[in-house]
Amino acid sequence: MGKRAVAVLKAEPVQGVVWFTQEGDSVKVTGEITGLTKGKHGFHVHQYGDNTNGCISAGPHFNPQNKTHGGPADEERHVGDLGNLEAGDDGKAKVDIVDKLISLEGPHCIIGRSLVVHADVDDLGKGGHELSSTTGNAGARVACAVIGHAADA
Ligand SMILES: [Cu+2]
Ligand SMILES: [Zn+2]
Repeated sequence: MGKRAVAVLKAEPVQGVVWFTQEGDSVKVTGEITGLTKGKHGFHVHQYGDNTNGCISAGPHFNPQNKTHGGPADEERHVGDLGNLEAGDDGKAKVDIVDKLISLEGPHCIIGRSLVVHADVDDLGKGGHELSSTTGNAGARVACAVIGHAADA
């Protein structure tokens, strides 16, 4: 198995464990998050692994290429733009993403940065709001966690 990293979300009421596994040039992102409101929630890697002022000090989206906010399938996107999670009636969202831009090594390495889950849907840059081009207008940060090196399986 490739290198692994993990983020443990322990907010109230939003909790979960998210694993990141390097598979060649891609990273597989898996896990489950509970305690969400039904619907879509922006899901991003933010620049700093800094929790001194809660999720606010995680800073903006991880953007080493100086691009505009977008969706995970877009050419124009932040490296940290992982799109949306979708929670069901039970408040649970399954995470099952393969992304080609984030990495567990090199200039796009996300280890030591923060994973953030938002209150609202990420419009993937297309919502026409003044915040669409920077944050997808995804609203408050309902949970965040530093992405760390996982122990060997
Ligand atoms: Cu975010
Ligand atoms: Zn972004």
